[in-house]
Amino acid sequence: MTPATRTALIISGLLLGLILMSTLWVSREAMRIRRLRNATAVRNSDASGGMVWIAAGKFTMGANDGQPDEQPLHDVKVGGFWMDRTEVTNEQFGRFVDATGYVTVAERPVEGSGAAVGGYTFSAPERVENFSDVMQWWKLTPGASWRHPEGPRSDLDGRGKHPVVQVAWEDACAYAKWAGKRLPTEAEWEFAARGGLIHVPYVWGREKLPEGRWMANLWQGRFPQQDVGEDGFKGLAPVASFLANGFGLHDMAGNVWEWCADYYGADYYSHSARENPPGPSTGSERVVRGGSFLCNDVYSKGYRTGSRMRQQAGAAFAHLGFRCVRDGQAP
Ligand SMILES: [Ca+2]
Ligand SMILES: [Ca+2]
Repeated sequence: MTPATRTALIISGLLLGLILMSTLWVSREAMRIRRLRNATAVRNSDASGGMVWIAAGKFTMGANDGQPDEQPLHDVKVGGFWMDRTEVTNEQFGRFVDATGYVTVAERPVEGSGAAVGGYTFSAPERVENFSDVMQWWKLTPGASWRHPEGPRSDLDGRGKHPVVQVAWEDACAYAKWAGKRLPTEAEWEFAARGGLIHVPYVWGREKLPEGRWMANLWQGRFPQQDVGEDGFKGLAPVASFLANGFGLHDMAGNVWEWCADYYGADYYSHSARENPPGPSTGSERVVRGGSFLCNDVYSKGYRTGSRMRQQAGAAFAHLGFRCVRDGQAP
């Protein structure tokens, strides 16, 4: 055998080995992806009641590019839990009301008067004098309730898959209890919303509009006068109209704000427990998270994952709903 033949044989051998190794790697990778996809399919099946298993983990809670109440950044451990894939819908809430006869806070009569408490509805003012006065666009409307989200003349026709709104904190808790679930803590909510991403501002990643695409139901146009619906929706959207985050959860940003179990504490992050923090032990308001279809860069960036907001527990709003979690075993 000539040296040239020997070299050619060695090179051929090496090439063959490389091809074999590549083929092996590709097939193993394909198997891994198939396994992952099957596992996700099991997690999202009807058997889990439309819930996703959020495995226990550790994450960095808070953000440095937002409001002071999002600081300091701190590491938090949370246990595993099941979480609703979507916001609770009108259909789901309707089943609860049918089964129990439950009357929401907004539907109850005000003491000493025949009128119902009502809920806050949104209407665009002609002019905005001052962005800090939200009452220019929010009005307490008698007759507004989960059945009549924008006031007595509105209804739920064709809106079964829309998130339920005009529910106070105790209404959300009552539904959760009936369903064998509970509201998420603020830490659980943020851990789930981050979907495994680290130090990025949005539940979908770093860019607000990846490839020019809206990733959540927010507000486009001049706030609060004109919602142009560039993301496909003026007002509320049916749940899961946008892609899920890394954990398979939809609308963790936008559509409706979501009640959490915790009292709100502006300085809570500076002294909270580092494992399953339950929120402050007292307070006058509860935490709401995730932003809504009314969020925009001029007025509210509540759709940033680290963004925190608060609300009076007894108040019902046209842009505020919830989703539930459940303790249990990993699938
Ligand atoms: Ca929109
Ligand atoms: Ca939401």
